[in-house]
Amino acid sequence: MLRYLTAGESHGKGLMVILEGIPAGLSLSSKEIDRELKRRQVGYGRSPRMQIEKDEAEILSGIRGGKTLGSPIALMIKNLDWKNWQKMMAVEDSDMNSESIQILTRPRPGHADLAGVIKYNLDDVRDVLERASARETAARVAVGAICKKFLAEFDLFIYSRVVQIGTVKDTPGWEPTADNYQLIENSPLRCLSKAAEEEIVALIDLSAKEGDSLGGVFEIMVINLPVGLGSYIQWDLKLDARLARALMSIQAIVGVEIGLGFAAAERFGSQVQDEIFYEETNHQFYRKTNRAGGIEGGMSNGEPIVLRAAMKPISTIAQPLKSVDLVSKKEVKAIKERADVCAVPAASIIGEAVVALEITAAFREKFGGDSLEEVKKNYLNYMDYVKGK
Ligand code: EPS
Repeated sequence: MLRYLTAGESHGKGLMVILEGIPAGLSLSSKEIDRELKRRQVGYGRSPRMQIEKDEAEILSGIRGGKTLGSPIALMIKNLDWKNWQKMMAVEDSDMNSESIQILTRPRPGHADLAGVIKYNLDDVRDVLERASARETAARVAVGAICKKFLAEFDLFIYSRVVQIGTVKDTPGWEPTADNYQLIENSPLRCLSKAAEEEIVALIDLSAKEGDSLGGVFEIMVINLPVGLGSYIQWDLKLDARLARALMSIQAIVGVEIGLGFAAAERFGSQVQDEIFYEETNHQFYRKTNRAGGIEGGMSNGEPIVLRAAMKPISTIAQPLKSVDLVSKKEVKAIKERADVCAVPAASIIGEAVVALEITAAFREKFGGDSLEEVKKNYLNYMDYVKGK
């Protein structure tokens, strides 16, 4: 029911995205999308490109008078840097300035460069890196913002924070209170602790000085999700699998954990499962722990969903690694492109967006409906049924 498709190259005219499956009647303005786009652009350690761009979504379809129509929503985000790349990225052959084009033939280890040129039979690594670039994630953040707006209609919220950069870890465990979240939003590294933030800033500065890059871990929390989204009945319906796939699809993500994650493998079963209790007054099942991270049997269990994703250091580095020239087949140093030293804070915002898209997809499957009103009726009906259990 919910699907989306992005298009666009990093230094082309812009990014485009079509989102289908949002019901009619949801209030939406481009400002709400732009707010999320801005959150993706900030953060300590980002590249100078972020000073050129001012990501804003132009809504091309699907919205009239500030409300969704139920039809596909098409958005465009202009690349302001395109004006500097018109000759290099021209669509028409006649508009290209072939003399000034430097063909890139030294693939970066860790990027899509080498496998991309072989797979698509291309001569210029630029033909690969332009689309493989994490610039594409701006389009996903834009449609994720629409999903977040939809989910907020059901008091469903998605939060993120950075828990580790390099070897430096922020305070483990946290409550997503308004005060805590303000601290995270105000931190250039999306950290809770000032001490960790200072240590990370120093580490990023060192990495920049040495022409290197850094990765890290971010955490996503989904609050107020009803029990029963996703399903155990078929492999591709399992909510944990869908969320892991969504997070793994973000450029440079190398691992995803749910709840205790890998730590669960070290414990006895009695120390991993969350015991079930019943509260008589509110007629509610509840847990005293949430080691499962809100998902059991591929379904949400009503507890907060807790996910963590590990990002490897960005593969473009100022002190390039060894590579092989595609033409001469001789040992060379890999190409250097402008890049972030560390983009983990930005990745956490992208994580929120892809999780919002996946949760919205599961929500739309469960509750159906073509208008927001109809979805709400179906949702309330189900919640009444759950309360009666
Ligand atoms: C990015 C824009 C890109 C990169 C980065 C993400 O811009 P440019 O290539 O012009 O500097 O900064 O992409 C990568 C790190 C990568 O390896 O592709 C953005 O908008 O997020």
